[in-house]
Amino acid sequence: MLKFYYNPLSPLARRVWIALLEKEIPFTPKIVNLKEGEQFKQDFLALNPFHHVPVIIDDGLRVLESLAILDYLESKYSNNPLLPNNSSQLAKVRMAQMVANNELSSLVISLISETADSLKLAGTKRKIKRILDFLSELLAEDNYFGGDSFSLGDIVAGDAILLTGKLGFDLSQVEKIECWCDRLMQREVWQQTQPNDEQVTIFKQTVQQLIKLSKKEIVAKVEQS
Ligand SMILES: N[C@@H](CCC(=O)N[C@@H](CS)C(=O)NCC(=O)O)C(=O)O
Repeated sequence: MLKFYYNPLSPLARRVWIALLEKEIPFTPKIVNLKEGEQFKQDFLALNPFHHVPVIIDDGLRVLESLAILDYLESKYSNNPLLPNNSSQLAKVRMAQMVANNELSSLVISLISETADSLKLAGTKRKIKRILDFLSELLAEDNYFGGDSFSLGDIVAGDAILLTGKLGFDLSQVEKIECWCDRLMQREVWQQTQPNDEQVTIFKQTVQQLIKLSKKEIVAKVEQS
């Protein structure tokens, strides 16, 4: 059976977790405790030398990088497809995915590390608003980025946007996006995978701990293991 190395509090691993559940692909969960530094242990580094979750092993194939895993799952498992056939709809799904991945994900760190009165935090919130306005236009009158059907774009953008909401960004500023988030949260899989307030606090502590760990210390940890 497919082995899935993840941590339920890792947003990038959660993308894959949601896809596995939405596509009803059976898997053996392998939880990696990032707070305890399990990602730096030799057996995990043999799977991912960059000490990151998610990783999957399927039929002897090891795949890392969340977006590569999503594409692999979609191409291998036909149940509950998460990519539309229509080319303009596919472009929208990919744009939602890429904008969330390349523009939004890095801003999550600032929401955690900056103090409420910092200028950087105000700038981060302006950038998030710009991204959500763009995604709102992209969504137009559709229910999902895949049109009528839920897609990989909804998974990648949805998980990141819901997290910004939990980290203090006011989602009601962009009405269409707030309604789409509510739509996602009506799905059973999302209710099962989204962190509660206590888990968000643990996630923040873990990120703060990893930020404190300097690059030098990380290299030493990897070399020691
Ligand atoms: N580009 C990778 C990044 C994965 C990543 O950054 N994972 C974080 C959790 S969200 C992690 O494992 N951090 C542990 C560490 O850096 O030591 C992906 O998309 O899969």
